[in-house]
Amino acid sequence: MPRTPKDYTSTEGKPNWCPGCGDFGIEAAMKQAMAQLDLDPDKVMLITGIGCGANMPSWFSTYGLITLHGRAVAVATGAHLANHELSTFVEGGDGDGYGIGMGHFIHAMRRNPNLTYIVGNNTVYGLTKGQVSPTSAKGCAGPSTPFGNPDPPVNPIALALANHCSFVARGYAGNLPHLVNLIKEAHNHKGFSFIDVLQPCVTYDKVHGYKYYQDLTYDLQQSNHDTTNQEAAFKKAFEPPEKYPIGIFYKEERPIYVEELPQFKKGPLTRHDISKIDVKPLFEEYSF
Ligand SMILES: Cc1ncc(C[n+]2csc(CCOP(=O)(O)OP(=O)(O)O)c2C)c(N)n1
Ligand code: SF4
Repeated sequence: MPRTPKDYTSTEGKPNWCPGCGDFGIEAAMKQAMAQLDLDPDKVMLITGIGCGANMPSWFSTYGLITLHGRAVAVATGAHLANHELSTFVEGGDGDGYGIGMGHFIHAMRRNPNLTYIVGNNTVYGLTKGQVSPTSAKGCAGPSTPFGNPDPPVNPIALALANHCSFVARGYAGNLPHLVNLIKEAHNHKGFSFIDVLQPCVTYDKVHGYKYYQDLTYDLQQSNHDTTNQEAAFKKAFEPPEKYPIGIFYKEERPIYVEELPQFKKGPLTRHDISKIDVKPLFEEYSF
């Protein structure tokens, strides 16, 4: 029987997001993509940070872990090293990934672990009630910036392109079929695949709503964009806020993290025979 989104859905409660939140679109797209990829739920791991979107594992029946704010990518890299035979998805908000977690994000892109990283970019800190985030527009007012945000926004796509990310894409939470395909492509890419997802926060951001993105998004793959041309991808990365290209900006094939490390020649750590390893000498060396 073909798998369905229900196969990945927890029986323990329903999402508590505000009605209309873009996180519903991301959740639905992830589950549809997993079903269409025919992934065994027991072979899927979903790791997140802290935030509205980062509550995602609560609504999934796969393996899941809600870590600390900004630490999802670091924990997922460790999990990937322990067992790179699982399909590992990482998810969280723009505050989580481009603020406190920015360092982990950049170093993961350099290392190229086989992870699919989905960022719900709603341009605010939703969970903590709408403060400006790293992707908030300069000048916008919020609870933490009543006189206007003094900082220009991070450009996540340009950031990824400049830091060796081997799969760089943008999706939109209001365009489900497109986002489902993007997540499938990202999962099938060998290496670190990153999708920045335009995600309306209907409660705290009254500018970037569904109508706004509906009018301004267009499909990169319908516009003769060459996904092997990094220079062209950079140009596209700077189109917002006039236009928001969605789709794959850039992808390249290169060895993944475990292929660069000789320790993994024998397969994932979980398959290594540790029965004959004697740790006593180690303890003796360090017990002084
Ligand atoms: C170390 C640490 N600092 C701050 C917080 C408070 N905090 C929780 S979620 C969050 C921001 C959430 O924004 P974002 O990551 O964009 O996700 P969203 O809620 O918008 O989905 C903050 C600052 C925390 N939990 N831990
Ligand atoms: S505060 Fe915003 S991001 Fe959080 S659940 Fe509500 S609409 Fe979604």
